[in-house]
Amino acid sequence: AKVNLPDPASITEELINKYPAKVAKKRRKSIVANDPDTIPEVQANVRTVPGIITQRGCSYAGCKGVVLGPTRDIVNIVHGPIGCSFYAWLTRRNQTRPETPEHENYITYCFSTDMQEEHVVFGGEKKLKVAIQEAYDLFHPKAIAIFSTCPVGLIGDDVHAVSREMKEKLGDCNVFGFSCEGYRGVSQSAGHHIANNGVFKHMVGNNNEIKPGKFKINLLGEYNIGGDAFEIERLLEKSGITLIASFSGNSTVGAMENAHTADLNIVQCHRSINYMGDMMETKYGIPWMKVNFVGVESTAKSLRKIAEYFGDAELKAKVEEVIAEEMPAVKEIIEEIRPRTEGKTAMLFVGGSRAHHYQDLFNELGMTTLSAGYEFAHRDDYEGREVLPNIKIDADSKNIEELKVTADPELYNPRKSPEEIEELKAKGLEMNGYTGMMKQMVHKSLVIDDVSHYESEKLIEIYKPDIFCAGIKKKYVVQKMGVPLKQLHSYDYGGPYTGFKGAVNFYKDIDRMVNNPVWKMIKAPWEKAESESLEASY
Ligand code: CFN
Ligand code: HCA
Repeated sequence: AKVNLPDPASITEELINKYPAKVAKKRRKSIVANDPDTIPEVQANVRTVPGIITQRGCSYAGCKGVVLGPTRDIVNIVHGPIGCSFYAWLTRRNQTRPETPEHENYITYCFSTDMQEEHVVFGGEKKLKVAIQEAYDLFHPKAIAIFSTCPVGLIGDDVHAVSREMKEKLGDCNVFGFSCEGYRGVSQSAGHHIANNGVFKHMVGNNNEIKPGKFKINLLGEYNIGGDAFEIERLLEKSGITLIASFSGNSTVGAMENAHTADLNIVQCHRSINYMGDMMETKYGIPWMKVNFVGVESTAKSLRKIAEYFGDAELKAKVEEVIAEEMPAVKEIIEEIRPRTEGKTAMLFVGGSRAHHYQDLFNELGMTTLSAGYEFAHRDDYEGREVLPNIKIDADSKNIEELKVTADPELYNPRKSPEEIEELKAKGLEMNGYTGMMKQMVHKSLVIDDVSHYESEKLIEIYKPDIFCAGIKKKYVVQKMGVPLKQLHSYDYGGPYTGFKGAVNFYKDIDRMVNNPVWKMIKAPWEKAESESLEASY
């Protein structure tokens, strides 16, 4: 890299020296100097130090917000105090197609039981039944899902029993619950796992209709933030690949129930939904592979991977044709922009997957990532190798093992034999292996898990990056320090950023941000000399 990186060891000391000894000891394990050749261990997926100001969310956020939130035609009812539902009301930027006669669209609604003190004391199950009945009478949805907030688990309301009873009573509506109380696990990551288990158990496999199509896939872990899934769908369709179901951007009940008829699962977000890939592989014999449609090189590689898996000459040719057709428009823009972004620096502290994936786009802009980290990903997402799961903190991690034992041989239909898969791997096809951000990051860059607010302010003071990527909780604090912040959760209302068209959108947005002179002009009036501040007030 052209950028000269300062000594990460002394920076680490600077980041933690203000902490009490116990906190410093714990945080030190989550802050490591990267070496892409000998990747060090990173402490991850452990409890946040209380009071440290994390960006993390809760289990309910991961289940209701992340995995089930983007669905179109499920009535998602939050069982709990109204704030939990209100906070999740359209704050994640999932896009959906408008309602059609076949597919309702409830995404704009905010359904909640509005739990009061009375229900906390005497129980809320009755209130929940009434809410389910009311939703059914009003909308006649295909499915109703119930999400438990913290008090539900504390008072012992049984959302599963209520769901079973109401499903039986209503007859033509699938009702199921999630024990995704916010306090479960250490972050939203536990909620992802709970959501995967519930969707798999209650929906996948319910509809055996065989759809036409030569190359049938499911897209897992694409939640259609800012229309990302629409761009991926455009490319798949253009290549002649049939999308059976999407988990869960713009998804429908019918499609998810039919997902087990696909021939391959491709996984975009490597953190939130690999459990689904494992479960579908175990029960139905559908292999899965990781893809990445963020960045043009990665997009092209992902399309080629799918074609390689199917091994069909016509498909391979078609994919090459699509790439050749899409590339010139990208090349034209990047050639114009890159001289202005080359050599600039970035930091990314986002979620469980994007802090890695978006580095591809920055590389294409000639920008170096100085420091990066996830909010809640696991060690394998950093280190790119198998790390035994920490059973204590993983909500339902026994599930996959149990499934292997109980898998119904009648349902299990391997799309490719183990020998065929081995052959593909021998030819260089990466399937569901371990990726990980660190082998792609430069030597001496700093990798930080669950970065605290204090640490990020320090990082900015020390490194003065040209752009900082995070979420809404950091946005304005960072910008007040004179550094532009790109939200990589909501995209600041921009996007899509996936695929070829998305890359172009991203290049343009980043160019505008890192080359905007306004960031150098930010200084509070009291920080300026008097004469300077008089001048600057015009
Ligand atoms: S859309 Fe995904 S890509 S699902 Fe996950 S790990 Fe969150 S909501 Mo915010 S933007 Fe983020 Fe990832 Fe997967 Fe989103 S990086 S934090 S839980 N995430
Ligand atoms: C969540 C959702 C979130 C929050 C984004 C942010 C999202 O964690 O519950 O902090 O700006 O993408 O909407 O990650």
